[in-house]
Amino acid sequence: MLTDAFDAARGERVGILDPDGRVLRPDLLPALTPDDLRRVLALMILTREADRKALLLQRQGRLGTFASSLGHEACQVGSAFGLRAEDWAFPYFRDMGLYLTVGYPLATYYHYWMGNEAGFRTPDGLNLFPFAIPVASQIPQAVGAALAAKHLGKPLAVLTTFGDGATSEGDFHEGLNFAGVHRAPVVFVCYNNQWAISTPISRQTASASIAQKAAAYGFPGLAVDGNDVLAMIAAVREALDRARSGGGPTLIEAFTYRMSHHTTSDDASRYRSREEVETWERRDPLARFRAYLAAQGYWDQDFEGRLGAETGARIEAAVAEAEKTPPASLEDLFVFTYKEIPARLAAQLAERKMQLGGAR
Ligand SMILES: Cc1ncc(C[n+]2csc(CCOP(=O)(O)OP(=O)(O)O)c2C)c(N)n1
Repeated sequence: MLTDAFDAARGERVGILDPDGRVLRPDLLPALTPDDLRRVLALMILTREADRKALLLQRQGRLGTFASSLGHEACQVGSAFGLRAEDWAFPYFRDMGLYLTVGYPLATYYHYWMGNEAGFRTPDGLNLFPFAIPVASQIPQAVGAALAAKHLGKPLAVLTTFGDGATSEGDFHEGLNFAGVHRAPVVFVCYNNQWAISTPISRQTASASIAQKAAAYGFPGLAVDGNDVLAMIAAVREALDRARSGGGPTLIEAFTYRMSHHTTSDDASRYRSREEVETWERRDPLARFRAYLAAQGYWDQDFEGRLGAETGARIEAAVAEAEKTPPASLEDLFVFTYKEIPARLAAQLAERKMQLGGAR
């Protein structure tokens, strides 16, 4: 068990690859076929390129405010890779790689950031909650879903993700406490990317690690190198298996970094140093995994070229599809919460329509 072998309270962290992609711990390598490994790389590349495209679209006024995932590809794809169709995921707002790994359509993901309600409509058959904008609100929801599964006798796991900022919210502590007491089949993955907008981790918690907080709730916690996709897959898989087999919850801290600004409305250069960013650029999760695959003989320039072309075409098709959908209407802001619009909201809608001169 990784949770027995690594003590987060002593600063121990699961890592399989070093920053150059060399294998540090062959004994911990997760069982993956060459096809699995190539699929992991393809998903990480898709996540990065789709993210870059979103940033460009935002600059061109074709997409609204956007929360970039650059640098999170390993923890996102790695967390989602072990999910089965019957499991559930409750992600937060910065989780493009998780969405793409479970099969959420990229066009729908773009819809969300274009301000279109279509972006909140999870396709039938995908056990995925729309991502949570209120920090940490998805954590008790995930615990509730896990308990429901337990009561129904369904051997499934629930995964929820959040940033380090979420660990200061009451929802985090209430969720973990309840999960511990009731041994809910849930896996908590904290993407500790060092910053919650401009608040550094040193101002977020006095604990030496996030993972060690699990001890207070009576279940295992594990710190993982969040830029090492193989370590993430191994750790989250073990935790999902524990959940499915009645072993209760796990808290995983993925130690990583947000490469970009908090959102396109933020300027991170005002609160963090160039040197810090450069240090993390040298730990790029994609470069590391490519180097590993190349050393195994599963990667070469030809493969990269084909993958690049496929990824580019897929992204362009998603953008075209997203932009083909008519923009959200004014009514969309009002119609999805209540079965019948309350009088107060109906009055607001009428007033806004009048202001717009009936243009929409
Ligand atoms: C309850 C709540 N409070 C404040 C905000 C404003 N807000 C949005 S993102 C954010 C920081 C979140 O940081 P973290 O949880 O570490 O995730 P990250 O953005 O770093 O991935 C804050 C304070 C919010 N969305 N919800």
